[in-house]
Amino acid sequence: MAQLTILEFPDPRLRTRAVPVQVFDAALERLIADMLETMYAAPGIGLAATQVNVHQRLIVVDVSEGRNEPQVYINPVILARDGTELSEEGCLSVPQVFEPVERAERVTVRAQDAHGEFFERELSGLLAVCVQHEMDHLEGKLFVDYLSSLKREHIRRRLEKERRERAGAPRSRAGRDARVASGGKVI
Ligand code: GNR
Ligand code: NI
Repeated sequence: MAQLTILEFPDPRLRTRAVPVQVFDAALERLIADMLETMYAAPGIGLAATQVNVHQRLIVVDVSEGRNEPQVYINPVILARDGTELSEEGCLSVPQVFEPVERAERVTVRAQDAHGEFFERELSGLLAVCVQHEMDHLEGKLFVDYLSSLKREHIRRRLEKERRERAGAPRSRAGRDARVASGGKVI
């Protein structure tokens, strides 16, 4: 098993629309195992393949207390929705941001399991919210898309700044050192 890297907003790869899974083989089983490991380590209650830069229609979720009830939905489709509810959402691809989003309260989902077998399930509560959130990822959609553009831009700027300060600081220091070494000439 291996932990996979989770893409973060505003990475343009998160905007990719995933294609259906067509081959149910050992490689798919390995991807599912790796996605579950990545989700549990994060920790998160769901993960879409899009977030680990695999653009196929596959999501994993676990909303159980014990973190021991993994669910896999391949090529999921919402057959019916009922009611609406507002709940706080977060996303592993948009770290530290929590905002209310309106979703259907109950959904009926049809999907395939790791062996390609079709199943239907009626979902409610956190599981319904999570599966809708994950299915958005497969369309290249993020929960921040439901917020005002002002709020989204604010979040984007903050996350870009944090990323620069985390990964970019040593590089800009190296750049400054190089400029000093070259007597200030641009090299
Ligand atoms: O871990 C997660 N928590 C969460 C909380 C409320 C609504 C949706 C989610 S999904 C999120 C993990 C994630 O980013 N999945 O795509
Ligand atoms: Ni997410």
